[in-house]
Amino acid sequence: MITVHHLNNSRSQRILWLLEELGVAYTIEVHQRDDVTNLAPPSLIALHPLGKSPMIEVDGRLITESGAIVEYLCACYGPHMIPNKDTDAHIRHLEMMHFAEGSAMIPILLQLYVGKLGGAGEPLAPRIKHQLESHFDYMEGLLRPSCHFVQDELSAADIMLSFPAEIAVRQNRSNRYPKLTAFVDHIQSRPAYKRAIEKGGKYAFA
Ligand SMILES: N[C@@H](CCC(=O)N[C@@H](CS)C(=O)NCC(=O)O)C(=O)O
Repeated sequence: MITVHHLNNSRSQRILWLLEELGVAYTIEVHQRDDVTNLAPPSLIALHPLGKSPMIEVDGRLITESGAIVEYLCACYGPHMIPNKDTDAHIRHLEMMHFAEGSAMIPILLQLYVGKLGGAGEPLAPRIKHQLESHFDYMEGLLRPSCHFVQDELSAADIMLSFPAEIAVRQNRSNRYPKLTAFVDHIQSRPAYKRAIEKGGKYAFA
């Protein structure tokens, strides 16, 4: 049995979505962000030193990091979500799986934290804006007419990139990013995505 440790308004929403797409049974343990700090509660830190969401438990094993969780779940239940080895698509897919957390989230987090510095963060603002836009532009340029990133069907990379794409669209960059907006509209209209929202509770990026 799979248990998803789900933090409200977080990356774990995409794990619920993936499980719904794969039709795999799971239970949810909900962890609520602190009302003031927005940080994870002690219940997550009790599970793992970093106390981050998502985490899943599978037969007593704890798995952290959304990229690892998505790869694990697709290997077990959804090999069709990963392009065949020895294809260009496989390499592109691998890149995008790592890009989502290793690259796209960096300017997003810098914006979040440096924004808290107020005027003291001003010297960094142009660089952060440039990096945000270049990463979002890159994602915009990769999107296919089918509203997917790597192939013309839903892939694991679409699941991983949903979180930064939702943030890009949430930041009202929709005029600059019509394809990202269409991607977010497309994924959010999928029945599995809607079921994941019903089960996961209120989600600020939908
Ligand atoms: N690279 C990690 C990032 C995990 C992460 O930062 N999760 C955020 C939620 S989106 C979190 O748990 N934040 C709460 C906290 O830091 O207290 C992953 O993809 O799983």
